[in-house]
Amino acid sequence: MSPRYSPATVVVFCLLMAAAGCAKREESSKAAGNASVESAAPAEVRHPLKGEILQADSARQVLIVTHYEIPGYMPAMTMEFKVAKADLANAKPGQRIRAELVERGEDYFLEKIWPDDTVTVSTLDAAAKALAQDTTIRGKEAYREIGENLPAFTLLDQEGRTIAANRFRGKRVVLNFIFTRCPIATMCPAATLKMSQLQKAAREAGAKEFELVSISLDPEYDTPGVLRDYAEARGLDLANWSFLTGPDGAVRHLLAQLGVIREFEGATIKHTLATVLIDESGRIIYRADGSSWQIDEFVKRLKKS
Ligand SMILES: [Cu+2]
Repeated sequence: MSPRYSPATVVVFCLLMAAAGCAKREESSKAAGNASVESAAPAEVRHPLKGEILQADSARQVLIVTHYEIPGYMPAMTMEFKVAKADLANAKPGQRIRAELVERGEDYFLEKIWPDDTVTVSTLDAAAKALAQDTTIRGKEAYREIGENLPAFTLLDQEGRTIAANRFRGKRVVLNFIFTRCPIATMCPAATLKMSQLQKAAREAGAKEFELVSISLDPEYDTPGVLRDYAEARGLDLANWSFLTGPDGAVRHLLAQLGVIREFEGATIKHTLATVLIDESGRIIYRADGSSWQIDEFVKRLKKS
């Protein structure tokens, strides 16, 4: 006869096992000097992925992607991935992408999604290279004074569209640098809030043809989708406001030429703030350093357009 346990016995047995498990876990974390707190979240594995979007299924919030082989992990195949709302909104069937496949427990999802078609990649790279060369040629004069032109750049906006600096010709532009993970309330979050106040104030003052441009200081993390999420979560009006990102090399040289300092410090970024006004011909006509700039100073200069 095989041993039989009554349901009650089984329950008690399980509780004892759980208690033993707890005690053990406590001991081992004590042994480790409580350095690590055990979390219930399953381990996360990330793999770089390249592929093509077949379809965006907004009802189920998944992207169906045909991807290349992920060496040592997964053969080439078509499968669906959960993605952030903004990435789903940005998705275009037929678009080549690169991304990170994140495996967490039973879940597969894509993060860090970037357009990866040849035209976009080569356009961004060529512009970044030209910008780097320009900084080198300018040498000590890399910093652009008031009266000089905004350097040429090509980046991606929050919808993954390629945007060249000359797209803003004919309009006055207020440009700054921010990053979405900025933890300091008085820095990027305040700068974004102030830009939205400026947008409203300038419109109310009758300024029509102007654009706002916020370039990410943290393009590794701030993909077009992340920027779109950032803007939408804050209810920002993107009618004449672009959030731009792209190759870090391009951002680095823009920062140098526009006099903004960025230093990576552990998981975060230490940086200065500048808000720059560009006229219809692409000339820098005014700038305010730091966070205490006056909205009125910009409004009166935007009204002249
Ligand atoms: Cu910041």
